[in-house]
Amino acid sequence: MPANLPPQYYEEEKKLKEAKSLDEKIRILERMLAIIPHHKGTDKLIGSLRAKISKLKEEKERRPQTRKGIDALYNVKKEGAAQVLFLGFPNSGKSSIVSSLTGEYVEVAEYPYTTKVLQPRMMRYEDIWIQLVDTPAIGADGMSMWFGNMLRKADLLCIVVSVSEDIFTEYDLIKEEMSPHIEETSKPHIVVVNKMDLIEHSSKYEPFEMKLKALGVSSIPVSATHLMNLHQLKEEIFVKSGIIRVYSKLPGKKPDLEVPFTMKKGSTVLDFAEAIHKDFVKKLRYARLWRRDVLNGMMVSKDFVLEDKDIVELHV
Ligand SMILES: Nc1nc2c(ncn2[C@@H]2O[C@H](COP(=O)(O)OP(=O)(O)OP(=O)(O)O)[C@@H](O)[C@H]2O)c(=O)[nH]1
Ligand SMILES: [Mg+2]
Repeated sequence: MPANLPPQYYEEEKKLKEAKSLDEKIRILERMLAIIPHHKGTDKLIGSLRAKISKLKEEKERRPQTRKGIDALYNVKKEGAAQVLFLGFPNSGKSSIVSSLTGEYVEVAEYPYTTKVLQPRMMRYEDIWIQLVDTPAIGADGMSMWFGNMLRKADLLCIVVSVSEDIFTEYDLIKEEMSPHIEETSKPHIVVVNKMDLIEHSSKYEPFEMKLKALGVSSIPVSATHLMNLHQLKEEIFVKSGIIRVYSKLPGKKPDLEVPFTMKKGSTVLDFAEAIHKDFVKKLRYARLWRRDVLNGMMVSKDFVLEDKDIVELHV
């Protein structure tokens, strides 16, 4: 049976040959699909148009269209007080951990290479937010697009291994992957041993922990699915991310304990003044400081090193 296609169809077909972008091609194909009459003679053609559209749509999902899209996929902008990168082999449970820690949805599946692009999620830690970035597994396509850059950029690395696998070998391989990009000692990291609920494997943890300890690396055993030790992991992430919270106080007023300033560990009173306002750097004369029950409004100099939860009153 002849297809009997209207002339507009052939016009669109011509346009399709010249179309450059995926969006344009999809739009034209959809128009062709709308124009085409439906009867026995056009069944095959309709089927093939539909297949073409869905293939292009899939390609579009995979391929970002703009520079901005590429940036979002391969270079996650830092948000919150710190950026923590989760790394590991397929199925180690990176996504499950990020999801459990943030309470946000992240795709999890029993097959390998589930996570296809970087997935930033925000984790609440007491009164601040920390950004956790879930990543595609080591060995996945396109890894070179983000790996080195994100490794250098992150404030902390969480290396996730599954206790059901050969954790010694996995850990060594991950370190090997990282070594061309960063000095191991230059970047704080935590080794997270996941799936500790699998009791037939869990005895492997102790010798592994000993080995890491000898290397000066801290590890933490968890189970993402059984919510084991996740609170400790959260705490460890905060401590290792190298940030402190500092609260500001105006003379004669109560401190503002609602929203802390987050600063790098080792920051001084002067750094804090700068964080509040650039002008304060020149004008600052001294500060008063409250630290838990220890220091109570003590006068401190500009180069005094701050600690987490310090309350500072600047005098200019
Ligand atoms: N028993 C057990 N299974 C877990 C645990 N965490 C994750 N899993 C399972 O392991 C599989 C992989 O989990 P994912 O979180 O998708 O692992 P992933 O590292 O993100 O995997 P890719 O994205 O493929 O690299 C899923 O079937 C999870 O349900 C855990 O603590 N215990
Ligand atoms: Mg994943």
